[in-house]
Amino acid sequence: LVFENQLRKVLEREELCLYYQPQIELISKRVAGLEALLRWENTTLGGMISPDRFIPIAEEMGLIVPIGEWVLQTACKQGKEWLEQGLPPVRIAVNISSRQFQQPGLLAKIKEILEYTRFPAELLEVEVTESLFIGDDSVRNCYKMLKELQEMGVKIAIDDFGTGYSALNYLKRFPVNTLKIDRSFIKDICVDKDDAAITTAIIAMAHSLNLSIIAEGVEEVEQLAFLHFHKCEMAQGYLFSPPVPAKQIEKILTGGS
Ligand code: G
Ligand code: G
Ligand code: MN
Ligand code: NA
Repeated sequence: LVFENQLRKVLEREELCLYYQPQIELISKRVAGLEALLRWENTTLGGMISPDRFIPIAEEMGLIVPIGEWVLQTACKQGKEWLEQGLPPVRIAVNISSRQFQQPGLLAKIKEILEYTRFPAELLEVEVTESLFIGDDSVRNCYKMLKELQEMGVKIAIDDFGTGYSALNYLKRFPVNTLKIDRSFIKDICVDKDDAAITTAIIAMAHSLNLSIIAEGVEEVEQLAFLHFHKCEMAQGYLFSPPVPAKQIEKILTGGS
């Protein structure tokens, strides 16, 4: 229970921080967006703990709600600061777990954070997973929340696209702006013809549905060439940059690297 006890104190001890990973527009090579990714530094537990390890537990404990609010608040505040420094405007994508959408207060909270930080809604993107679109009652509720978010100008991205179990008809019915092709498809894109076929099909579908498309986990120039050839719009991955602290993003946005 050491882990849970440490996690419970994560906010009051201010042990969380956000890293940001650039999302590159392939045609212009410019940074079009940044994905905010949580990091937890805790000495008792021996250093940096991956969100893969603590987010599922935070979800079970209900802590994902206050942690998620901290993430939204911190990302919007940071984004506003970058704008005030005169850096070129970039979208900031924030991961929101399905558990947060079960909270009726999520929408009011996002509105409050946008008003308080004065970060433009148009520059905020929420990343949700396909699991949000499974189930009956919850789906009805989520539809209204996503619709309202979109009406405010907030963008909606489907994270890990292609790995969920939901039907594709939600793409027609739900307000969605962007698909993020899961990195498991990108990994062997140049050697596995099934992965190549799935990826090109997702790109073609995104185009015909008028959705933006981002390939995740791009590590090699060969993968980038494949994606560029098949007219994928954006890419994100170690080839361009790993997730980095905010200070490093300033250098990247001012044209350094
Ligand atoms: O940054 P990294 O690749 O280690 O992230 C691992 C996982 O944790 C990813 O699936 C990512 O979506 C998730 N994650 C990172 N930051 C957040 C966050 O702020 N909120 C939620 N809900 N998930 C996050
Ligand atoms: O689930 P989500 O897509 O939000 O997770 C993003 C995660 O992917 C982050 O933990 C990030 O550190 C990781 N990541 C980002 N770029 C790469 C990459 O090029 N290769 C691999 N293996 N992981 C990556
Ligand atoms: Mn994500
Ligand atoms: Na992903």
